[in-house]
Amino acid sequence: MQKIPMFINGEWVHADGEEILHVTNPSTGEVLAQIINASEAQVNEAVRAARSAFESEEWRQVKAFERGQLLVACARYIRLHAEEWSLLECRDVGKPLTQARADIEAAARYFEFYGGAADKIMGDTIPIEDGLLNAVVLEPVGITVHIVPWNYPIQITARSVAAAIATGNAVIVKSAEDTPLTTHAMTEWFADKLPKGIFQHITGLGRDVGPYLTAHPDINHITFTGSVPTGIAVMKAAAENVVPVTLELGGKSPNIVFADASMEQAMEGVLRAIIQNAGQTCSAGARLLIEERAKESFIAQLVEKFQALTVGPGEADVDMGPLLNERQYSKISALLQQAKDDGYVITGGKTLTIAGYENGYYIEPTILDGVDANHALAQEEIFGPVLTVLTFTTVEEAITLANSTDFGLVAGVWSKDLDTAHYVASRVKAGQVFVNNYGAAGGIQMPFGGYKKSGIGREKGFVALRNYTQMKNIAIRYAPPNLT
Ligand code: TXE
Repeated sequence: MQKIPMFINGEWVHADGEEILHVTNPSTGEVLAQIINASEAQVNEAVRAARSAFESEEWRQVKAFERGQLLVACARYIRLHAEEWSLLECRDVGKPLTQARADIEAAARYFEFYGGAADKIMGDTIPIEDGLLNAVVLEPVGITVHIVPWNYPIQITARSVAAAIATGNAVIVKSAEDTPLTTHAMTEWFADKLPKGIFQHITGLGRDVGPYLTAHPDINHITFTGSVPTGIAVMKAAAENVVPVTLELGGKSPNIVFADASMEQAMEGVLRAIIQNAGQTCSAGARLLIEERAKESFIAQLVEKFQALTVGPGEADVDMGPLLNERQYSKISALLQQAKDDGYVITGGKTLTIAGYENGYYIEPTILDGVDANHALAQEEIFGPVLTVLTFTTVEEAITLANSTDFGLVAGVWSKDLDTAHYVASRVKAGQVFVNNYGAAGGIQMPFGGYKKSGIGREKGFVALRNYTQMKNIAIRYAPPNLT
């Protein structure tokens, strides 16, 4: 069994009396690795080392383009080891290998993208008056904390860490207790490439270790992806020290299908949007809003497609893997049992036992129909392969339904009519709207984040670099030189 050390102040920190936690493979239920539940003293030491590294002359002397080259080299390394890292992600999260491979490639793309951006992050000059040069300079914020969830560990680590290093910060990553493997692999690569204290990896339970980090008075930014309640706790802790946060808190995203859409295209989009990573995706298309007159045939075909999906261990590279752990599995299977009792399940709804993988956390891809728009099943994030169907007859009704939850992360609009597509896109309250597609092939370059309780701030794209910089205005008075 792999024993995963932490990486603090340029040293590998192995377990020495601290509590040990087990990491399991969701496909088999077997223990894969063990991690340390970091102590408060270890977290404090990481913050102290980050501060010392950030303020050091050594780090200050690393040029922007050199930081960029390092990140691009990381991308190259990730691609060289893509198959090995895909397997790590597949075993850690349970996701099918093809999806794990896509995550590894996306991580490489983040390093490449932000590596290329590192020496192109420019400030501004502002005209004031003769004799006054006014410059707006972008400086790194300092110590950035990255709290990573378990659904897309490598991608979510890469997207914020690459942007933070590109802008010259000292980063501390806290991987999710269930999925530390690829973050550890990334740490191994960074270990001898950066001054000690610039890249550190902390492990442990979020509820224990998280507050040590988020409430620390000497950090300068927190990037968090996770649930709404934990996001609120993170924000409250940060508020005590007036530390800014970037929060990505999931959603209940709608796919809005009009009767004039290409049904084949829409159906494929709706299906992929909810079964990817077994529905454990912040931007999962968890609600299907379908125009009444198209409903019967659309749903009949969709049910057939759901029933044809293969479910099994990630390494078998089926359509859908297991849920992450016992907790998610018990929560979602109980919720499905209730939905079945209430008569909402039109396909799926049960747990699955896969021969040879009896301890894996498998459930059937599920469609729910007949649910009231205000019901919890249509309002709350389930975080599993469960699609809730709602029906509309007018464009306005579709928009009202789309906007009827507390979330606003992503929306899909499917229509061949230009007016309908543009109008709905303009009225939907979501950070990203996809028309006749869902996800735009990963969208490394596109700002990503939520309206309403889906979060604060934006990740991905050029705009995310602003999370990791602060603005300084320097006004320089000068006078005509006296040359005599
Ligand atoms: O989330 P938490 P959980 C949603 C999804 C899921 C639910 C519960 O609906 O069913 O959350 O999952 C760390 N201070 N999402 O319990 O608690 C923890 O280590 C600082 C949506 O895993 O939000 C973990 O790595 N950090 C989502 C991460 O936060 C803390 C991704 C998320 O944990 C902490 C994951 C604390 N007090 C879950 N407590 C998305 N937006 O994609 C925990 N953590």
